[in-house]
Amino acid sequence: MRLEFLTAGESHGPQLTAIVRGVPAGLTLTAEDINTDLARRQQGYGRGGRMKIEQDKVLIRSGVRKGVTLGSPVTLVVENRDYISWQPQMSPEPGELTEQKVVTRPRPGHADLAGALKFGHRDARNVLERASARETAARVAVGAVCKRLLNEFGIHIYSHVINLGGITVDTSELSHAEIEERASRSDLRVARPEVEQAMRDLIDRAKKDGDTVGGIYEVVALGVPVGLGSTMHWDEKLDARIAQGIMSCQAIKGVSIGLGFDVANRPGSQVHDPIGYTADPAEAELRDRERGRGPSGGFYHLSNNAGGLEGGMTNGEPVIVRVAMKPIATLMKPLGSVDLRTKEPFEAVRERSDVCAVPAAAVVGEAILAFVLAQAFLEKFGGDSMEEIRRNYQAYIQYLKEY
Ligand code: EPS
Repeated sequence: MRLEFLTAGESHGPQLTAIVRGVPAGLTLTAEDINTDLARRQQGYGRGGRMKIEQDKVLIRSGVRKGVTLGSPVTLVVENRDYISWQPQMSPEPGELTEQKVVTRPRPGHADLAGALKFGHRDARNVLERASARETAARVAVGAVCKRLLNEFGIHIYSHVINLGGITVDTSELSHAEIEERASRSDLRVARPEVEQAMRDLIDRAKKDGDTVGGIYEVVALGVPVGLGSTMHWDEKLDARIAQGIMSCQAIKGVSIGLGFDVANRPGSQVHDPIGYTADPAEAELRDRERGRGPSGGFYHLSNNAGGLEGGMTNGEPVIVRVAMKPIATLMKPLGSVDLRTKEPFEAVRERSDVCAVPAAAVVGEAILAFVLAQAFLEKFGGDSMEEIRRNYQAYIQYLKEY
C-alpha cells in the first residue's frame, strides 16, 4: 500500500482535514506527537494576528486505537477557531454573501487572479481560502505521523533558517546537533544568535512600511539508509519527489539539494564527494552517528555536496534541501491591481496576514521531507505491520554489513 495523503479545508472554514492512507499497523501515535509540530508551525517572529487566535490541536478521527495505528486510513482534523467570526461568510449552508466582504482586487503574487479566471469565480475569496498557507497545518499533521514512523528507524529531521531578506547565517562550523539545538531556541529558527537583531529589525521595518520579507531555510534528514528512491524511472527519483513536495508549499519559489545552484560555479573535482570505506563495523557505526549518516555498509563520502542524493537515490549521507520562500503576497501597502468587475486600476486587497513566515515554512518543509522519505522507506521495506517492516529493514542492514 503506497503511503498517500489528501488535505481538505478552507482557511476560514470549519476545519482542516487530512486523510493518510498506507500507515502500517502497530505504530504508536498520539495527538501529542502531532501537536508539538503544529505548535512549532505557529511560531516565529513576524507572524500576524491569526496565530493569536488559533491554538492548533489535532483530533485523530480514525485509524488509531488506544494510541496504536490499525493500518486503516488515519484521519486528522485541525479545527479553525476563527471560523466562529467567519461563519456568516464561510458556512456551507446556502445564503447570500455580504457584498463588502467580496474580494475583487487580486493581490499580485497570490493565487487570486489566476484562480478567479480559471474557476470562473467573481469573488477571489473562493480561491484564496484554499490557496492560503493555513492549509500547511494539515500537512504538518501528516508530516508528524511520518516522522513518528521514521523515528522508529533512527531517521531524524530538523530545519533552520539560513537567509532572511538577504541576511545570511553561516553554520559551516557547527554540527547538526548544535544547529538544531540553537535553531529550536530561536524564534527566527536561526543557529547564529548574533544575526537575530538585524533580522528582527528588518521584519519590524517591513511591517512599518506595509511590506513583507522572504528567505531561505534548510531542512535536513539524518540517519537515512542508502537506497531510498530509485534511479530507474523519472518519477521514482527521490530528489525530484522531494522537489515536487516542497515546491507545492505556499510561497515557495526555489528548491535545491546539496550544493544546489552552486554546482554551476565549480569544476567536477570540487563538486563530487570522494568515497571511503571503513571495514570495522563499530568504527563505521560511530562515524555514521557523528556525521548523521544512515546505514550504508561501511561505505561513506568524504564530503556531502550531493546533499545525500546521487542518481535519484539516498546514498547514506544526510539529505540536505534548501528552500527559497518569497515574501508573502499580502501587502499592507498594496501593489497595483485591477478590479475584476470594473476592470479599473485599484490597489490590491488588504487581508490580515504575516510579515514573515520563513521560520514557520521551515517546519512545513520538515513535514514534506518526512512524508516523501516515509513514502520511499515504505516502498523499500513496506509491510502491513511495523513488525514486518522491522524485519525487512533489519534484513537489509544485515545484507549491507555482509556486502
Ligand atoms: C496562516 C493563516 C492565515 C495567514 C497566513 C498563514 O490566516 P489569516 O489569513 O486569517 O490571517 O496568517 O496565510 C497567508 C500568508 C496567505 O497568504 O494566505 C497559517 O495558519 O499559517
